[in-house]
Amino acid sequence: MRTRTIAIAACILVAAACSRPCFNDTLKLTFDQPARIWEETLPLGNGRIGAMPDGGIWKEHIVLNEESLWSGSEWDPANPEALQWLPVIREKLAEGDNLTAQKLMYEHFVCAGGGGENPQYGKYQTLGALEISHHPIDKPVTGYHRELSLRNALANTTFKLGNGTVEREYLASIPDDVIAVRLRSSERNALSVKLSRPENASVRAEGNTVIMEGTLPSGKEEPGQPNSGMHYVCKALVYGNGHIVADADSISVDDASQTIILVASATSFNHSDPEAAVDSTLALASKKPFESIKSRSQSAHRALFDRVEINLPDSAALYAQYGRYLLIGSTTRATLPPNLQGIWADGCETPWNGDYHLNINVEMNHWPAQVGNLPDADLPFTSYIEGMVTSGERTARDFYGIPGWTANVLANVWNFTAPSENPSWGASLTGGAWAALQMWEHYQFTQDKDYLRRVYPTLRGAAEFLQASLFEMDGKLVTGPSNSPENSFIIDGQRCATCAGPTMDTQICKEIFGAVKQASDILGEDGEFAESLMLTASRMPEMKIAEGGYLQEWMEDYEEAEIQHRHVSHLFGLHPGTSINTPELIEAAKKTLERRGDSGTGWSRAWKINFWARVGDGNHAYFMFKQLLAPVCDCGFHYDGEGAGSYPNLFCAHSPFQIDGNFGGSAGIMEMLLQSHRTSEDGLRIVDVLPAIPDCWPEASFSGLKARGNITVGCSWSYGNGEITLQSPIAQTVIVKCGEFEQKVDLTAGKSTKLYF
Ligand code: FUC
Repeated sequence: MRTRTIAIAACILVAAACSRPCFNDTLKLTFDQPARIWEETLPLGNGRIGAMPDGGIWKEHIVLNEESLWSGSEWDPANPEALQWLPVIREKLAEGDNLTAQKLMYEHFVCAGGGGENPQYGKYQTLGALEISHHPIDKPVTGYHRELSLRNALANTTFKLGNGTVEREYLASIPDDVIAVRLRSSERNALSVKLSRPENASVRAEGNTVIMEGTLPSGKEEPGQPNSGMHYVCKALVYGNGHIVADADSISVDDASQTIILVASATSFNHSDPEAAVDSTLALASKKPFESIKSRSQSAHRALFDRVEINLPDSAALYAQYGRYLLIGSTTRATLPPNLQGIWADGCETPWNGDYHLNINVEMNHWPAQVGNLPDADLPFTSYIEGMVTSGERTARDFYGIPGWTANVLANVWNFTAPSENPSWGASLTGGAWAALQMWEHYQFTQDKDYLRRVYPTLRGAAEFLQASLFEMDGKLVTGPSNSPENSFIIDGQRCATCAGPTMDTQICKEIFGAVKQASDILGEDGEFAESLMLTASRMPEMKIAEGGYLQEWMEDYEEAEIQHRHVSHLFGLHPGTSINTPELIEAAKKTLERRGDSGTGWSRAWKINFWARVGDGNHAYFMFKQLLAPVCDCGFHYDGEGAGSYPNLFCAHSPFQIDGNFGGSAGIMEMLLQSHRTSEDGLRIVDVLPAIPDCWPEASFSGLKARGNITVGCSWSYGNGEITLQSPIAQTVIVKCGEFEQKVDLTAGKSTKLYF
């Protein structure tokens, strides 16, 4: 199995140098023909709006997205029975009767209204498409090329038409908040422009603008009633040197050698008058020459993207930078965090509602932010988590009868935080705390005390809920009812997921209690509560190593229903957590990983890169990276049929496309280059440089990555020797490790320090 996949992965790496698609070291995705499937189109985004041109020669289809376009609406999912059944369910768990506990969960401890299946839960949906039809010309098309430059956030398509040339450029501007397309040809030509959407859209053209608007279902409508949910407006403004005429629902352009299309959109999620917002955006942008829109877009993107350089001998650098590119493109102007598809969904029936899953997925979306020197990229997530608190307090009160706030697994833009419809996966009560830990991560990297002060109440509320939720079992404080996402075990010959104190929950509790304690010390407030958390943590179970040498997923060494399950929840403490930090636990973590295997969904493979990087095995981490690259469709490559890996445009395949694997894989590669989660016995931060590089990277370099403590780190190395550069805005002492090399270093504020090994 392993040999076969290596061969396939190698094929994509070889393909990197020559055939189609081509991932080259100039940080470009290039193709020599138009996209045949959506997963060959090229993603552009400014955080709020996204576009995916397919580079069609006569008919160009550009999928459009707007971050907030959700169907559904808010409802109260409180289940009046839940609270009274909670002690009974816990009693059953304490008696070891998990099957009855689970049965009672299904009967009495699910949200009212059907959770993710309720139309009011809603779905993230594509905004639609910009369709450009070019009048076909009977001349041969040659030299076709399309590419996405990650550095410039610019896509283009070029080809020759007879002896003439055609060039098309596409961008999603951060400063001007528009999708901009420029179509140029050496000969004058005719084309038409329209907007479309599979449902809930009315399209008309006026003057030189196509206007598409509509209202999505809220899920509350009576049969026959018009939709009453999210309203959206999208306009495409068309101008250039041709003759422009509005038809009923499209704009025709005649005799043009240059046409520019600006697309703006807004929804009622953020705007009381979306049309006014769109009009003012278009009015401002269209005053600027296209060259200025393009250069402003590039400068804004490069100000973020160029902070990091990674030079590795193969496509790992491209993959890492693609993750940073996608993160910039789905967060910079955003008010919402990237969902399961970032802001690049195609269609109205998005997989898993295109929502926010809190038991790995949305957190993984943010892993490259801090180490990848994009500290602001998790701010939309910060606001999103803060926005969950009020609803999360209701869930804490209605379902658990306690203070603080919580969110379980499913989350949308309508404040859904309750246990979902299926307790076997949907009642994991640490989702909110896991999300909140990204806030602590943000502080640890940036050292921004104002930020810490801002988020402290949210962190505290998540810890307060968990502390109050614990109950005593076998003399230890445990969470429950819960599960270990999303695995089951065999008990009395049957599959069961419901349990008390799964290893991951205990790890998350201890992690967030520790974070609140440290935050309270730094801010000099709330000391008594923080101390109480430490006492609580000391009464929780320790991790257990099973007889087989692996880490136990549950308090009992149950037989797993799926030994190779995609989630590896009990290694939360290895990554992104930090509690698996002794030689014994790390050894057990390795055994766990070996047992779990090297396969899994896209995001699972990505997580395993991070795991193997944390245990210091660069070769295995690299092997997992190649597993993540495995081509998943027959687009010129052999398809190995497993379904997980990468699409031709390097989107991660769960499958289907799920962006978490892109972000997790990108973070994993950076984790192979730099880690900073450890501290020495005397409390000094350890900066681990090249903690897990594979044998095939003997000579390479990186710069601009971030270590905790707001330290910017670079390194270049060649066959065991090299140079490390560190820069910190404040004076601090750290320990730098790199292989055998170890040095205590006093960093001077603002000055660069060089070390040689
Ligand atoms: C979790 C995972 C699935 C999928 C879904 C969106 O439930 O277990 O694999 O990624 O989220």
